[in-house]
Amino acid sequence: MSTRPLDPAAIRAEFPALAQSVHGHPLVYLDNAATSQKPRAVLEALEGYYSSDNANVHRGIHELSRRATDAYEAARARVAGWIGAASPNEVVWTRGTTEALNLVAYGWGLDHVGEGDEIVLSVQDHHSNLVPWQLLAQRRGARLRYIEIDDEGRWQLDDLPSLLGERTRIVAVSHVSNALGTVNPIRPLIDEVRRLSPAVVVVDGAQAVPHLRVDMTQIGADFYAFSGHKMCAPTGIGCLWGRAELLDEMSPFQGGGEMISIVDRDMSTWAAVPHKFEAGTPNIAGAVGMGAAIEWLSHFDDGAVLEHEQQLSAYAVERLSAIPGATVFGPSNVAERSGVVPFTLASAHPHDISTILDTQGVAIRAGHHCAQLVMKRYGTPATARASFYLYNTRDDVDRLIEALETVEDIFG
Ligand code: C6P
Repeated sequence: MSTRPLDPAAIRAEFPALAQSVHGHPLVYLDNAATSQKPRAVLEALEGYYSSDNANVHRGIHELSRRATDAYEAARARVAGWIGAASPNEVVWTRGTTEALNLVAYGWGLDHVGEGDEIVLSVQDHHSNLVPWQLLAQRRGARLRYIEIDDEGRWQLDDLPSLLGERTRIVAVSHVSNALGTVNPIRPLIDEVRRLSPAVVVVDGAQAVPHLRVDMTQIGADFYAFSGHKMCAPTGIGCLWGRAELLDEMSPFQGGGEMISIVDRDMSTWAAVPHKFEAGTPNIAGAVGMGAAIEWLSHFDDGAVLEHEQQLSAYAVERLSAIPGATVFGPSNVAERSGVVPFTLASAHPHDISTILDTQGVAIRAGHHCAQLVMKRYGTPATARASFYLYNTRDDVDRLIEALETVEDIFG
């Protein structure tokens, strides 16, 4: 595999959206945990697909349908190779992480979770990895239990022996936190789950796959979910990876075309995995775009993206910490955090901070970040959040800090 140096200046030039001005200032895009910008390679793949290959997949026996099907399945194979799946059949296309997690909750959970069973979650998690399990628990009479987090946003692993047991059916946690930036010790947690319970482990990898190289053979999970749009691919496409034997015995999540083998009046039989879980016309262009995004990302060394983001995080934390009244959330050890830097200022509400930053061309996110349990844990209704990707630079951090000085001038 050819490797390319992680040179943010050269990389930025490949992202047309980063070249614009916003409110009279060159754009500084620091909302990458919400969604990333897209490189020209992905935009061209989308245009190429729609300009010459556009057709429905797995149906027609004409040239365009064959090309569309080949491109759709080639993208699946690329994802499988990228994440170390044993086979492309272990990769199910979904609309994103949220749909992938719901697929497991309905497809596996409804059949395997019963009255009195337990589902273990973490208070660190995104609503997409909480609410599907709450809905499942309510329907099946199961009990939800939580891994707590310490003051720096790390799992309290010492509690695991009291949380896990014979009744634990599912453990669902995130690999990297979107609200705190914690890079979680996923493998040690899964080893403990295996030692202490028969649970299946579901990992929300939405904030991990775009930034660090994940390998399903190393992580040891049963299901792993992620979204394309946070890793240079289009919106509306994502993946569920699952162990082949679990996917094989799971019920379909949605019914419709593409996912059946034989349909009769009263019953039907299902297509083989992964098609059993892909009812209806899929997001073919999205899959093609995701394949192109992975091809583009695979030119960088494993670990280079996270390392770059950690350097920016360390610099941002240092500069933010020098602002009187600023609080930075997440691990103090930079090796334990990603490119997500959440903070508050004593002088201004996070929404006011982001509104004023926007007038300076600096895009960040403010709010509860779909992680209300995290906000409750730290007694704050919201945070402001800067989040980095491979095209961000130290200059971007300087622009963030300069813009925060404007906030201080107005509210301080
Ligand atoms: N977090 C953020 O700004 P979807 O929307 O399905 O692509 O991803 C949902 C999701 C699930 N888990 C984690 C850890 C996430 O960060 C996200 C999306 C965005 O933090 C939008 S709320």
